[in-house]
Amino acid sequence: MKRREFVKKATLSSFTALIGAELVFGSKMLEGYKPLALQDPDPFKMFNKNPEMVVLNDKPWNIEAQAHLLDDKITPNSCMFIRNNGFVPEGIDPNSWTLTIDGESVVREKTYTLAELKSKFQHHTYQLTLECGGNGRSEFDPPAKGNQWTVGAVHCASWTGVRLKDVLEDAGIKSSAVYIGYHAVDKHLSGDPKKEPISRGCPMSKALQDETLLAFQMNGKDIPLVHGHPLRLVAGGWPASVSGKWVDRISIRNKVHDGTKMTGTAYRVPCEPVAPGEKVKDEDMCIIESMPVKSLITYPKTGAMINKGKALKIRGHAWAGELEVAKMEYSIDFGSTWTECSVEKPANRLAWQHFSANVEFPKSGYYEVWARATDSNGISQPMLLPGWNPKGYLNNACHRIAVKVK
Ligand SMILES: Nc1nc2c(c(=O)[nH]1)N[C@H]1C(S)=C(S)[C@@H](COP(=O)(O)O)O[C@H]1N2
Ligand SMILES: [Mo]
Repeated sequence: MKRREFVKKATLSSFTALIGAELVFGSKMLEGYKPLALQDPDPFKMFNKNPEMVVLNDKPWNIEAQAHLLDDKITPNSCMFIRNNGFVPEGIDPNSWTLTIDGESVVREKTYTLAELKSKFQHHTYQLTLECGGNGRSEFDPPAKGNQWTVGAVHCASWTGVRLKDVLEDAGIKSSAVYIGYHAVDKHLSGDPKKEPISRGCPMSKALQDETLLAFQMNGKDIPLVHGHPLRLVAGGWPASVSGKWVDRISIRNKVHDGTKMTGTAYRVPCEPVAPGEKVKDEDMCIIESMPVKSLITYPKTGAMINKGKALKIRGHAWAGELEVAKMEYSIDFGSTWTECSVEKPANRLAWQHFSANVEFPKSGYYEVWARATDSNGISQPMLLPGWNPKGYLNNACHRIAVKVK
């Protein structure tokens, strides 16, 4: 029989780091034993999230915000949703991190250390709206499989990094380039090291925008591990799945990137509207690009009670993918009439915009406040559900809160 062994030094020091205290008799633990404090991880502590965040899945971790948690103009880490397709990587060392630029359409395949990226290229900071393509999925009928996001899979943080464009141009882009595809170090749920949980990308035109960053900071600090530390692609206004976390390789492709979750029904919708539940041929599915116009009332929380005769101050954010929000309105009569209210200009392109209004109610009773944004092309949010699609993407229906006046 093999002798029982005590815990290894490296394991012990990782336990110490995770628990945040010395394990006084730690060296007496048998190999393979996991301290109680780590057996049932508390996601709110582990990821520094507000306890009102809602866990949708723990393998992998998927956690969403509630509307009222998104009231800040710049979303703090504590209220940012988490969407993972695989396991959060462990043991990341920023000092040895590298990013490789390769692919059919790169002139010189190049590898940069994180320090080189930071010193060689100019830094830029932008507030960027990232919304999961599946935000709002829970409302579709027939229901769509996947995390049942309600309204909280969106955030607008401030991201600092270098322009993807500057790095791609340094490596050299051949005229045959059409798309970029990212590769990251998170592990597939099956445990198969050859499988990637996700490897998506975008056309060169999006990759080369000023605001498309290889970011190493979020809200002025190192990016939290779960949001992509130490290096993340950030492409605001597009489904957040384009914004690869833990990125260590970007391929310049001579065709549409064909990585995991680029094909089939993943992040693709029928090019033309279809009836709910209808089967759609593969060639009739289109990759989601710019996200549609949408808004969220972040104050007050739904269920608010106010006294008769008092106006209710509401506020929230609106965004429109690649476009700007041109108009913001609210309704207190289930969408039969609308009142325009003020909406601020974005801090920069692709940042969400803040709206507010003083809403008056004619008498006591139950009301709903609905919010509706219109983009710079004149397209407004649908009042209830937009077109059905197999995976339940792009639900940009008007957000609604309940209000009682007494
Ligand atoms: N490497 C990697 N990048 C990823 C993902 C992932 O699972 N692995 N999920 C994507 C999806 S689907 C979304 S919606 C966003 C979520 O970003 P967040 O967790 O920082 O909110 O990250 C994207 N980038
Ligand atoms: Mo997503």
